[in-house]
Amino acid sequence: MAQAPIDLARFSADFARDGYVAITPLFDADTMAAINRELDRFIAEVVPSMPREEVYYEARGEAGTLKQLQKLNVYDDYFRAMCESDVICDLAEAALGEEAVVQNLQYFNKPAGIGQPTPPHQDGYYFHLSPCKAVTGWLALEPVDHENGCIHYVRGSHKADDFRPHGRSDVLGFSQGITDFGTDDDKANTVACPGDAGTFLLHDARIVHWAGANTSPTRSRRALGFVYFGRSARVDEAAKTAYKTRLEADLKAAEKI
Ligand SMILES: O=C(O)CCC(=O)C(=O)O
Repeated sequence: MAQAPIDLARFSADFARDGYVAITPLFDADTMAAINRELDRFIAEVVPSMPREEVYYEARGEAGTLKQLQKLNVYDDYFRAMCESDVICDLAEAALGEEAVVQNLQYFNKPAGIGQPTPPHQDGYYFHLSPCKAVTGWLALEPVDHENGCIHYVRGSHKADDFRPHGRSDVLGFSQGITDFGTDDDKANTVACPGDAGTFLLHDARIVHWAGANTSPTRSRRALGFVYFGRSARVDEAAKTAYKTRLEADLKAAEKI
């Protein structure tokens, strides 16, 4: 993989200050073409045998509306190697200040015209960790902008003592959204992160972030999400399992998965 050289000391300082860093781009065009080919292969060959809890569609049963996949690293050697590669793990560890333990490699798509907004949320609210030491990497697989739903961060919001209040959202794949989002602070500190294919974002699990809908009639918005927990973080397994079980039962009852 060909990637841009990174000054890790500066990267860590920027991450600690803002709660995220954008590298524009991390990977060159040839590397991105190879990653996109592998993803197309994965979608054609592996997705048909994955459990439905890990494969979300905007319209269930319509292959062209695929919106989210979980655990690509578990199902496929190419994506496991990508998750474990030094280029991404070194960034995760520089941000965490400790060993990064691979958790999940996700696919996030917003299909043209119908891709839903990503509600404002904090990843840590979903993770049930103590301490909340975790980061997510987000790799744009194609150009991302305001039209197709680029990521937005509330800069510095990772420094708050507590999570913001979350409540059930209607968006499949992002079951919880911040209920009091839109304060003056949120507005003043919001930063959009558009970029070309190969743009790589890394964010703290406590930062508030969101993305718009895909309003383009022709362009999708494909991305990969890399989740790492810090070695010191402990999962509250009981709380996590109880929530997951409840959510999956609700989604099946509503015929969303
Ligand atoms: O791709 C998106 O729209 C959202 C991704 C996200 O929220 C995350 O990776 O934490």
